Amino acid sequence: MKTVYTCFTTDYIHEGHLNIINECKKLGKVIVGVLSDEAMVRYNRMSSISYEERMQLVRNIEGVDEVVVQDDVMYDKVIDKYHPDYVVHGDNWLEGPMKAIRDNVEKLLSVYGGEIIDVPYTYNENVKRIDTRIKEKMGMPEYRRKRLRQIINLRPIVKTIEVHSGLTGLIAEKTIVEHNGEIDQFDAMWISSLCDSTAKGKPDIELVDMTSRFRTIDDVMEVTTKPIIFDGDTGGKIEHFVYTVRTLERMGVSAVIVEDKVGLKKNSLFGTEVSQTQDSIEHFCEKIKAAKDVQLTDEFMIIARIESLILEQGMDDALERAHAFVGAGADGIMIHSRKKDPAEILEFCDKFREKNKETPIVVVPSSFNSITEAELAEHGVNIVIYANQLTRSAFPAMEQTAKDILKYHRAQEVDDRLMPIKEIISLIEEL
Ligand code: SPV
Ligand code: MG
Repeated sequence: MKTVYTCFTTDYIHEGHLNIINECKKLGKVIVGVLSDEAMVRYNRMSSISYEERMQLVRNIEGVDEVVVQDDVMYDKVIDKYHPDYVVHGDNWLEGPMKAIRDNVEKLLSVYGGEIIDVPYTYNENVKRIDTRIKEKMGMPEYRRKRLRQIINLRPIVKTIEVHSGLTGLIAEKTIVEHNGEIDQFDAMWISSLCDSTAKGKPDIELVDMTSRFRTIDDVMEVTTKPIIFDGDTGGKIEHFVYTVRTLERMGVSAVIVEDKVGLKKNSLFGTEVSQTQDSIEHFCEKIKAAKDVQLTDEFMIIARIESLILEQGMDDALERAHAFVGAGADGIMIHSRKKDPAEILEFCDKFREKNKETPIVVVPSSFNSITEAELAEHGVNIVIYANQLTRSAFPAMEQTAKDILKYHRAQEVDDRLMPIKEIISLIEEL
């Protein structure tokens, strides 16, 4: 009897899956691998049901002989363990980023003469509707809100990219790369005050009001499912901040980062070149406590941002604040620096971790951009935010195009650097 292996990543069985099982049955004993939560996250495929429920779902399919765990998108471990004669998969993995997985399987099977069977993907209206529904459901507040905490537990480091519109949201949601045999994508989105303000042509001084910032969140939420971390600036008055927290939580935002400054806020990357006032430990602790008090779910996170290194108040001050803010209820700490050298950030993380092993640490490596995600994770960092790179790459590209159209009195010269018309009109899928 030959052994046949296939892997399922779904929380709903439709005719496409049944077709795969039927094809498997014709070939021999059917083993189905169910992808673990950790592996699903890499696919941006968080499930709305538990791992056990997904296993049970597959066990109930007629013709399935054995259900096993697949804890990586790549097949090395399962092929090593089960040595299948055939690996069956929909032919949608013949191109795009999923091809990296097919290549991985092909290489593993070639060692002992196993074979891949590419089954034509069932893509009728019903299957398409179910696939889209499953995906879009993850954008509902009750799924999206808790997802940041889930990913912190599942991934070595949560990779977060700045978004400020539906379009940048789509980039965060859909960009996926295959590199060195690995598939990668962003885990979460950052609604930056700097980039949200810049997109509106306004300075980053808490001038863009909360109604407008919520509008940005809603634009992003309309077209994405990934969790959102909101840049709450100073949070303003405590009496106002509690309302902001309630709204964010209700919308399905996962976390707000609030910084320990008072008065007219200026962007941190100005450092001490402009006058900025740090809040007292006592008052900021009150702000955190008040915010934690009004929260209605256990999922939403209040992350305290420490500006001591930015304002040159020293490492001891930063650490004292971090422990005090956690004591007041903060669910995470963001430590910021505008130095090119990551040394002070790493020193902070190491010292903080000596006393506190659990509380998530967030960093924003805009200035200290030579450090890799793996190095940050080694020092106990849980969330990395690429806070402004999309905006900073788009602006010079747009400016250059504008200049060249003025220079040549026509648009032909800029055409080869533009997205083709056909692509832009089909970039956004219709419902
Ligand atoms: C933002 O992106 O708005 C931030 C990070 O707050 S920074 O600009 O580095 O202060
Ligand atoms: Mg900001």
